[in-house]
Amino acid sequence: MKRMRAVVVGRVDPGGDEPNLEELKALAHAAGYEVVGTILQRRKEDPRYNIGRGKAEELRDYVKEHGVDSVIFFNELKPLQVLNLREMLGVKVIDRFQLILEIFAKHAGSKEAKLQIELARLKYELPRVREWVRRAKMRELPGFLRGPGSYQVDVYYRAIRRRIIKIRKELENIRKRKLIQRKMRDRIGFPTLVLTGYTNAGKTTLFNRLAKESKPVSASPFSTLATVTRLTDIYGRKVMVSDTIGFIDKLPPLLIEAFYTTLEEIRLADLLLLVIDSSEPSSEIERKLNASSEALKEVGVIDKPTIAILNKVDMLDESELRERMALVSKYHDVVVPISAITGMGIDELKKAIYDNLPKYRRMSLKVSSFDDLKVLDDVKFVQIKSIKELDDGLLLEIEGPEETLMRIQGSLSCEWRAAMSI
Ligand SMILES: Nc1nc2c(ncn2[C@@H]2O[C@H](COP(=O)(O)OP(=O)(O)OP(=O)(O)O)[C@@H](O)[C@H]2O)c(=O)[nH]1
Ligand SMILES: [Mg+2]
Repeated sequence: MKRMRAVVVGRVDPGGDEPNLEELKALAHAAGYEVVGTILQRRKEDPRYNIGRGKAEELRDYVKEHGVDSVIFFNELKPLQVLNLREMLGVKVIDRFQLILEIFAKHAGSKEAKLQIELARLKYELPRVREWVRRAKMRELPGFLRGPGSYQVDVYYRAIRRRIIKIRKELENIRKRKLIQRKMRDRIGFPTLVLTGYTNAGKTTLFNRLAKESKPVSASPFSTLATVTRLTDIYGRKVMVSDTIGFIDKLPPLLIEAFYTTLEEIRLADLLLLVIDSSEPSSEIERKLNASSEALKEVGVIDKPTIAILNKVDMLDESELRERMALVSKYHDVVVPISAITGMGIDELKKAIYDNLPKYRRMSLKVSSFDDLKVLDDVKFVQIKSIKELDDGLLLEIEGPEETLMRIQGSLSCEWRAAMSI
């Protein structure tokens, strides 16, 4: 397949942090572009073109000379800027948000992911169409958009709004179904582990190893969009393990809304497995660690028990490994080096997981009737191991986290026998 030829453009406010054009290039590559040029400008935002007019003219000449067919901005473009840039450059103009969405669209397998992408795209388009409507009414659209009258643009605008409402409803239904499934899982009572971290860190590779699965992995970012959950076994303890969508620096808010707020798995997890690509330079590791913790905060996860997993250590020598361990230990108490590909360190990781799972105990509980069992309906992780009928009631053997068992015991006026550790 022939790749589209693209130029990536970044603008930075005077005194601001440089935009990460290397990562933007990698994203462009993943979306199917060949990046033939890079432009970086330091100046404050020009309301018409984002970059300065002079720079935009330079870009126009470059586009003509080098047969470029797409221009990709790091900065978020305002509706008017897109219109002006398209008119001046005469080629496709997108920003980082649209680029990420193009990658998502390539990888979207499930109906939910497809709907989420459509929702994000329509919500992105809405203010832009509003701008068209306003300008069509004032008859000042740039040449190529002058065709449709304000009436057609109005119709289009209303159609988008209707579609957004419809997608929201469909997503709501899908999520309700998922919630029911999750509740059933909770009732079964296994602790949950969630793999999280920056995109491309190796989450799915590790998931496949832990869950004996074969989900697709790739060197391209955002291979995984939808959460996958499997039951597995860690030294005899049954656990649910989930693989999730990866994070990226400066996640566009519209994407957070469409994709990441649905990450209940992370919020409800008993233990997070934060996967880190240790083969990168320390500065990158640190940047991605910060981006991941920002993203976790965005989705409402703070202070959750976490194991930091230093993945891809097969690519490091001993001194590099020591340095990476020291770096990540500054951020996390439990750090385990592994290679998800070769299997190195997996046993140590399993031990760390086992040690950090909620502690379980078993106890015998005597209740006078089946009605008393209702207290067990809403508690998480408690399993009934056996029920014995007695003359004056039921004798249960239950297993679960110590705190929960104590709570049950307190809420029931029942006899209980010694709780024992397992
Ligand atoms: N050398 C090396 N490469 C690895 C290791 N684990 C994963 N990779 C590679 O890293 C790339 C990304 O792996 P994935 O498992 O798809 O990563 P991910 O975190 O699930 O990525 P997304 O779902 O795209 O966010 C692939 O090319 C893997 O082959 C490892 O231990 N060593
Ligand atoms: Mg993945």
